[in-house]
Amino acid sequence: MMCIMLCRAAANTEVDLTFYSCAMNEFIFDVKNIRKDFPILSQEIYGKPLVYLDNAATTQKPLSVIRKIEEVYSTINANIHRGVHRLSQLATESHEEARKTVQNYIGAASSKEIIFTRGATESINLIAASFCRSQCKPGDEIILTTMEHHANIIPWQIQQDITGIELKIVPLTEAGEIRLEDVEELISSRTKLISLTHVSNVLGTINPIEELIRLGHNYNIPVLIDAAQSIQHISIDVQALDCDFMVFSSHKMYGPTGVGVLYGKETWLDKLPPYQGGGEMIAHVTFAKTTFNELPFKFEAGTPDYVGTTALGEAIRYIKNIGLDNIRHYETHLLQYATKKLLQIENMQIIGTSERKSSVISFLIKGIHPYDMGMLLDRLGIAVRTGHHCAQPLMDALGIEGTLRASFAFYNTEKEIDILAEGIERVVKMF
Ligand code: 7TS
Repeated sequence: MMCIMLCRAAANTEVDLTFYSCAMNEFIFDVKNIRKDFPILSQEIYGKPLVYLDNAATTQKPLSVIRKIEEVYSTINANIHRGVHRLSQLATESHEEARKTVQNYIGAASSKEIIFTRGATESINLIAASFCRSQCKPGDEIILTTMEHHANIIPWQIQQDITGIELKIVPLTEAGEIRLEDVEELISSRTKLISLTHVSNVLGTINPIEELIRLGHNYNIPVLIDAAQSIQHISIDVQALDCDFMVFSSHKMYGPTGVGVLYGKETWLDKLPPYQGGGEMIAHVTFAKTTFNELPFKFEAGTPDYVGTTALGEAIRYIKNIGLDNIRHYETHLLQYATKKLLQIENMQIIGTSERKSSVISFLIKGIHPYDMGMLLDRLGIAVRTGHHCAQPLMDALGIEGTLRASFAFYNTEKEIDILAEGIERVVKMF
């Protein structure tokens, strides 16, 4: 198991290259030990040590999560919520325990407010469908921003076709930020919901969601927060934020793929109709009429991924063990270190220059197509993302086709950033 130390290091103490000690020499993040928990990281790719910098797409999994999946299948596997037998009870307990773990992690008032889905995308589709069907009339408006991932655009466009809602899009500043006054200007008597990302998966911008939620509520408008890029980096308390809905994916927070979360205030979830039918979401079924189960089951049709949810619970325990404040501190250091390092490279352009950024850097090198750079970095064992990052409207607004993107997790090191910078320099020379 990983070990995290917060300690005062003696001045001039020699520290392993992979360790980080902050300017005050007060903080040491034991990344070397943490990396031992992630077996995939010690691999070689094309004979070079893997440098995995695509964490915004998906994070790697610690052994405790991998082992939890094996443990569930090896010891308690049975379908949940419906069996009287022992294994079914154990699997149900495990799934419901995971729901409580998620509830505590985000500070929700009740575990009824935690709906398990397949991912952030499915969570937004659920809200878009249920909310628009029950709350919107033709001509009603939903506010989105220019920096949204397609997962927070297309579900609303589908509803646009079905229910006749209209979409209003908040523009961005030069630095890639949202201004409250631009949001306020779009609010009208027809605005039904504001749906926006907490952190941009391209720009890294951390949006001022506290103020935006307050603004929405001043006009009686509920707010949905897409926390797919923040839940693994920033401590979130949904009650303190007072957001109405929040979504995120397990696989971006060191948990398994195929599991996601929708948080909704109980008052809202009670009001909304089910999204899908079948399985445990019913109270009683006849051909004449079906009544629905209580929360959270009303929104969980079919057999849930109880193995995945249990493993997500384990991932959350892993994150909490390190501590989100420590994670944030260390990742902020990595972001600053990488920004400084990359800016030393000739013709480097960093896309997204907000003062408040998460550990994501999108960049371009003049004269080199991002795809070519990405392919050549791959041959050096460096995994970065290239392309539009499922944010084509943002690319259009920026007037570019795509970017390269390096995104950091707490298991990344300064040394890996050095390797990235050297790799880019090497490719630049080849061109
Ligand atoms: N919202 C944001 C802000 C995201 O970055 C992503 C995925 C999603 C929603 C959808 O998450 P999913 O787990 O349901 O697919 N973002 C990325 C990315 O930046 N590169 O690959 C996936």
